[in-house]
Amino acid sequence: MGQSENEQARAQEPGAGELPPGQRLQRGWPVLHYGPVPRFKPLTWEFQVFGATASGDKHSWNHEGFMTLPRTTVTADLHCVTRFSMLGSRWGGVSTATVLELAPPAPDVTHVMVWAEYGFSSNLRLADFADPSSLFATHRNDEPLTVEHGFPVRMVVPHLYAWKGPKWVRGVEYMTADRRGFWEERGYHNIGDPWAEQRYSYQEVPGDGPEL
Ligand SMILES: Nc1nc2c(c(=O)[nH]1)N[C@H]1C(S)=C(S)[C@@H](COP(=O)(O)O)O[C@H]1N2
Ligand SMILES: [Mo]
Repeated sequence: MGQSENEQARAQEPGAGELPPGQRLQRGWPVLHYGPVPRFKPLTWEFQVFGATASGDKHSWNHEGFMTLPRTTVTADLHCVTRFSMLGSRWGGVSTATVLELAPPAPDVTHVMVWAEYGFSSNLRLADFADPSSLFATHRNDEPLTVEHGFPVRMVVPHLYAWKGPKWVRGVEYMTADRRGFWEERGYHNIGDPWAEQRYSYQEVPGDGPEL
């Protein structure tokens, strides 16, 4: 398939294949994160859903359990706030809709905190978390994620900057009020919409996030 046909196929995906303002196309897939790469420990690994669940109970899956959940595929882009974008990845994994269905939130939940190894976290509005293209990815382009890119599970929220997609995810906390995650406490925008160039917290307007 020629380049232009490729581009056309992408253009048919809603919102996919276009560069948000101030972004440039990246060839290949850079590795970017804060801190060391965690080692996967299959015997103790758990994916937990906790906080304001509908039942009040914590839900958890071990690795085998998580890998047998219903699966989905989403073709989507990744936009890093440092200005590189990667277009048209085929992400495979578990949709947030599946997690919300199997571990329902209480009715007053408005936000979630996605937790990863070493205490890395990122907060999302419930609607951004529940977006049909948001998923817990285990695969990209039909290959399992490498450990640098988040194996065994990373979050992908295609319509927000990529720091909103923690690698090495271990759980989701349902929240009844917003709270800032790791980068959101350290100068990055609480919402992080790349199409509105919501890069830094000084750009926030009242209502975008909790006081710093
Ligand atoms: N656990 C964790 N996840 C993270 C980060 C991090 O520092 N720690 N950085 C984020 C940022 S800023 C980006 S751009 C993407 C990069 O993903 P990649 O290394 O697979 O390209 O991971 C995101 N997920
Ligand atoms: Mo990033």
